[in-house]
Amino acid sequence: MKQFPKGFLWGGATAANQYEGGWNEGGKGISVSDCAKHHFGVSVEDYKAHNSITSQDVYDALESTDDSLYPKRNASDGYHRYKEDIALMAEMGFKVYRMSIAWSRIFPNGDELEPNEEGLKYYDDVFDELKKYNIEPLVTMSHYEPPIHLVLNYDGWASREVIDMFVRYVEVICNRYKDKVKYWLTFNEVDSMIRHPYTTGGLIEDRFPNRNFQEVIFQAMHHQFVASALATKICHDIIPGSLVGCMLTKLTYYPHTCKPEDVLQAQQDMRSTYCYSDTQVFGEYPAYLLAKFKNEGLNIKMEENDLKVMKDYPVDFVSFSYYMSSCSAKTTEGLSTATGNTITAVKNPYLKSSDWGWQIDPIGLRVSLVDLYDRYRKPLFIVENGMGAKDELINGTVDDQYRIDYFQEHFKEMYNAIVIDGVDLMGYTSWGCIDIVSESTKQMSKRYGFIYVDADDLGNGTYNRYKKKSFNWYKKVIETNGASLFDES
Ligand code: BGP
Repeated sequence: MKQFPKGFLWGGATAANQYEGGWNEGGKGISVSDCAKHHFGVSVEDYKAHNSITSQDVYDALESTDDSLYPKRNASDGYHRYKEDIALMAEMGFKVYRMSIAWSRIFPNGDELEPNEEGLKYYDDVFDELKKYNIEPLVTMSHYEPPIHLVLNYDGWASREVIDMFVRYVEVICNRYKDKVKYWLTFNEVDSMIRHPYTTGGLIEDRFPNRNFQEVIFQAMHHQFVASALATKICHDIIPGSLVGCMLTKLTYYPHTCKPEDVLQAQQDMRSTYCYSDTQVFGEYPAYLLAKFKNEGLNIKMEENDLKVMKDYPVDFVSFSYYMSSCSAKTTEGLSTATGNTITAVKNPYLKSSDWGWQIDPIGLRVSLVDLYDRYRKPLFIVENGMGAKDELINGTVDDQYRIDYFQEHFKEMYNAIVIDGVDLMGYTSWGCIDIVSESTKQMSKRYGFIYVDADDLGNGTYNRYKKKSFNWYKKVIETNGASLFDES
């Protein structure tokens, strides 16, 4: 009988900034995500507009009491409803639950010397609830949640001092949760700093009027690489047996034609994301990235010990998000484009698209798994995958057969990658296992979950939870460790 390996970690994922809400409760400080306003009048294809922000926008947000403008402030109200949600995850049979700790719950401003006990207690309660059902937490230390105080007083990750503040935060959470958490990720999609520097690095371009902003972004990313290596060391020192992963936005590009120029463009586009996981896996900057710094005149300040720290503490496994694939072409004139995960690229005429234009490509997941495993020879973990869709609640459920079809095909390709291609895949957590606020467009209406949350894009609704059709389908997949995917029935 076809099944996934014994002990395969099936589960689901959320992130504090998109799930918890409770933005100003429990002593929590304000984070960059709490100041991220929606741009609902803007096309979902215009990522730059959705992720643009100025210092004035932040000042306005700090003054605003209209939470409907800032969807992540209430999000899915997981802060108050996590027990109910974890019980539903347990009903589906989850082995693992990927979540993040909001830095601003533990250090409200980020630069304090002592942590916020109420915030620490909250995550103790969450981990204890997971333990009740034997669900293993997989915890992201930083998932779009830097305290806004660090942005306005230190310019976010552009400032080297933030490394020490992050190290203090990591020491506190590793010591506090050393008996409850053994799987950790340092930064969510460190490469996303390029596409949304504010969300990932707390960088606002108008605060660097006389700087090359690209240089600022890569300087901030260098600080995160150092912080990630130090966090890996801290984890290993405090929690023997802990495993620490990097987390990559796995964007997959195919050449639009067999013209060598298009093949080269696809290779360049793939390297433009690999170079960040390369840095965290091999513990050093790849020549390609160093060449980029030199050729573009980016002067990245690196202190003497930085490169030694990065080399000494590489990650143990490689986790990544995969949603869609795209095409690359040397000249894109006259070619149709398609949106993807915070990107716009050449459209693949052979693939269907989601309601948000993301091109659905199950085989692309297998291509990505083989690519990453051949490149790194380290265990892999899919920590985000799924389909954002316009679900409709009718008679207390959602007929999301389209989501079941998406998962069915992607899971079969995961199986092929393991059984045929020899990929060492630790587990799988679907993104947004419960409906949460989307990152790129700040919409609750872009739904990913097996569980529907009755809330709209402005935060109106009962926030009650409802099982979609895919809830019992996924439950069966987990129960049979994948065998139900191949039922001829
Ligand atoms: C990834 C982020 C997640 C989530 C996901 C889906 O890049 O790590 O936080 O947002 O994208 O994208 P979206 O929410 O824009 O649909």
